[in-house]
Amino acid sequence: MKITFCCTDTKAEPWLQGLCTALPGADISVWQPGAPQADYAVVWAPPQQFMDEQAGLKALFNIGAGVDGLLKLRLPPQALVVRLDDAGMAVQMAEYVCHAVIRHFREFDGYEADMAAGRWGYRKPRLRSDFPIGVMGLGVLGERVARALVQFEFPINGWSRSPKAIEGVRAFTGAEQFNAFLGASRVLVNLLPLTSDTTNLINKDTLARLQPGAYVINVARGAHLVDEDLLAAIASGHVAGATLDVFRTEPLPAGHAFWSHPRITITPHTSARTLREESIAQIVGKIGALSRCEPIAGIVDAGRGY
Ligand code: NDP
Ligand code: OXD
Repeated sequence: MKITFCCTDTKAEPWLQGLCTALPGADISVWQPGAPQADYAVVWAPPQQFMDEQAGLKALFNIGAGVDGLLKLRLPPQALVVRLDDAGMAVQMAEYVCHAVIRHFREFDGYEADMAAGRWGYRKPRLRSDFPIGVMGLGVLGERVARALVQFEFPINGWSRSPKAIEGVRAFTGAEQFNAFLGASRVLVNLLPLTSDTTNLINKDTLARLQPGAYVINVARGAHLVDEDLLAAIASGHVAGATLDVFRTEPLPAGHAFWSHPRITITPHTSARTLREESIAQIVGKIGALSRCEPIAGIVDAGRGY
């Protein structure tokens, strides 16, 4: 079995070592232009030339959960596209989002400023019932996040394409229930995949439908959010602030308003990192299942876009 590795911005050596240890009989190497045909590929942001040359691949294993970048390419016609399926990301996403929600709800930024100024002062406790949280996307990551937030006893709304039943979560389904979902939510958490239906979805109209004093947490993709609409909604006072982990251009360009905005917290696309050992174990397990003609989880539906 031949496996090719083509991951931009990723140190290849430890991945190759891990894959070789787990699959001792396999021929595994880093892709170079003109390399021989492989059976399977491990990829992140590969060039189009890779796809054109590796037309005989049986499966492409993306070392991330989001496949929006991959689906922009012309893919080998028979290849399955397989995403990372949790592989240690869901718990990271849950801790990141819970931290952002609680930091905002408990006004820790305000206390931090008070401490820096030598001020000892209490803020009035806020009611959880005044902070209903809406989680957009109830897939592998969104469901885990919603379940974690339920533990803190916030009212939780969830929105997805197909109906869901998650304990403690009020489920909204499809485009027809989108406005009702927004109107029932004050904190908006985005965990949607980036598709033609979801690009620019967090815009001036959706922000205006959130409850006053809204808060936005975007951990999915930068192109879900219209940056200037968020800035305007914060300036108007309707949105209190935001925590953003993903951006239209990454790294976030110097001078972008998000860098220095006092109501916006940014992090460098780090809310749920790919964990190498978990990911290798998952990919190796799936290669084994495919070679035994068994079903695997995480196959992407290219038509749907995720
Ligand atoms: P999944 O594919 O498992 O889940 C996607 C969810 O979104 C599903 O519930 C799906 O509904 C819902 N959805 C998709 N399209 C629509 C739509 N048009 N209307 C309503 N709901 C929709 O994705 P994951 O949970 O694994 O990941 C979500 C995204 O998080 C990734 O695509 C990626 O962009 C981002 N990500 C960010 C990371 C970071 O570090 N910042 C790390 C990892 C991922 P249904 O269940 O009905 O299909
Ligand atoms: C992913 C990501 O999609 O890192 O896994 O954003």
